[in-house]
Amino acid sequence: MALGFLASLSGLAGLLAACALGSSNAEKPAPAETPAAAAQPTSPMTTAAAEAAPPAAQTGGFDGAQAFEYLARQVAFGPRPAGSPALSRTQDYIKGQLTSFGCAVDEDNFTAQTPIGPIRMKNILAKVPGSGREIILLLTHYDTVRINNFVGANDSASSTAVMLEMARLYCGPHPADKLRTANLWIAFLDGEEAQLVRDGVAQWTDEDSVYGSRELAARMALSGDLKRVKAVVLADMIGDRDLHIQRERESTPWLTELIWSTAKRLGYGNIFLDEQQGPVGDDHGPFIRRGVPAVDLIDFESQGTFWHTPQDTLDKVTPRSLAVVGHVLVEVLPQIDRRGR
Ligand code: 1BN
Ligand code: ZN
Repeated sequence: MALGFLASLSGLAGLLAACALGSSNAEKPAPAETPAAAAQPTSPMTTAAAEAAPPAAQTGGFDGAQAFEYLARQVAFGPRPAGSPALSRTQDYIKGQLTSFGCAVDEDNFTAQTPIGPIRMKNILAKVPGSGREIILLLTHYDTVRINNFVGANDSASSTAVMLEMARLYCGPHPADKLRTANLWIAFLDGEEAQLVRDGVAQWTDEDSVYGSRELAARMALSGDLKRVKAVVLADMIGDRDLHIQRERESTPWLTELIWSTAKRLGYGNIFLDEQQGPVGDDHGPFIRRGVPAVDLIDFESQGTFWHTPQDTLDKVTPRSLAVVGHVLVEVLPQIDRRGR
């Protein structure tokens, strides 16, 4: 029954995405010649083809269609603010998926003191062992902003879906051309969003935000693990069907350059743009402030449209955008691993 439900959810998502594209897509530039685009029928490029994820074999094994199912499952839990029963169900879902992939899973439970009172929070970590000491840390948040009827297809189900698919790919046996030395840690963070919301607007401050990330950075500093971290790569709001990721100003320059040059080489120069944005207050901040190289991959163009509104729904996101980000991550990880050795 669960599978049937999922299938109909995915079908509905595809239908919604196809309907929603219609007229607005006419004003958008033609899709760039990417390996992914080249695999699709080109004349005319149908809406469905532009939205679909390319086969996993063309994106380093990263399966964008599979990732979209993880996204739709999260959305089906409904609004998922910190401390809510729906977030608890989401945590069980994330842990269940990670375990089924063969990941070693750690949980960090803590109580955050927030402007609306203490809230129990949970970071979930998947750990893929390497032969060396260094750690590459991938981050996503999985809570949603405390706004009525907000289901967060883009913010935060999209990046959480990408990180689940990364976990599927790297936990369990994986080919020798992936990571050789570094340990890969994938952290699913709670409490990224500001908890205080007034008149439907989240009141973001440095104190009321990124609770999970601050907790993880502090715990890793205490344990000594933080010194082992070679790079932190955060993804946030990367499912937009018209994906544009600008260079975030607070991010570490060498890491940004490595990711953007890789994206260009893969044919995604129309998505990873050279323009700068921010600085954006986000989960990479606590690591940057502790001197750890970190980057935020974030598309913030939804500000003023569906960002932090109940319109952040399945029709705003596509499997292809998830596949592009996943492909870039898969290509970047071994380069970070080899760097400086
Ligand atoms: C990301 C997702 N953020 C909130 N939800 C961080 C952010 C805060 C981004 C303020 C831009 C402005
Ligand atoms: Zn948000």
